[in-house]
Amino acid sequence: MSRNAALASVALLLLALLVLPSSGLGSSQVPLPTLYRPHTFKLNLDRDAARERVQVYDLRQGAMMTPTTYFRVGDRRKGAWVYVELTQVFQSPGSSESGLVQAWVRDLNGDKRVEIAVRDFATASVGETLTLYRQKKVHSLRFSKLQTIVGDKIVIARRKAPATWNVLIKANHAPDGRDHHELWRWAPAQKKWLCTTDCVPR
Ligand SMILES: [Ca+2]
Ligand SMILES: [Ca+2]
Repeated sequence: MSRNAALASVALLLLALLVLPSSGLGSSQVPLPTLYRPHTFKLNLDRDAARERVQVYDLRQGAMMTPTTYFRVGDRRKGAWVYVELTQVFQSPGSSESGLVQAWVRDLNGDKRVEIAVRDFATASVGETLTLYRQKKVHSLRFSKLQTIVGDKIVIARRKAPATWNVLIKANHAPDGRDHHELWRWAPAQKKWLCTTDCVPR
């Protein structure tokens, strides 16, 4: 099977997993893909009392079985998990060590909407990507992409909302040839995180 055919069949399988439960065929036995490095968060997103489930994980796809990072949002309906959103976050450049490192799912900026932050490792030379999504509105089960931050290493600096991020830029990635320790803060006016300290031009 060619790489494209393999990818297409995986895409079809994912589509089937998304469509089947909502079409009333939730009890049929569909083979589940293996989730690698899964991170599961249980939190209340909508107006019902039950908690929903956000999962961030890697799938190994294609001929090279390279990791691709996804998140999915599960809502429990009549005893079965229905996945109301499935989003591809990050595509590995080809190394099996790349992919999901860390994930945060909560109100990270203090605006009452839930954010999904996903930290992925690409390669030692390329570095890491932090991809941020935000609940479309309070009580929504859907998320839209907010922004992407790239650097050599990305860690959370302040965990309490509004969260801040430390982004290390190594000397070989900086025009002035020295290490930078960027600090990214939530900027309410711009509605995204912006670098405020020791920033490298992007
Ligand atoms: Ca709920
Ligand atoms: Ca928020």
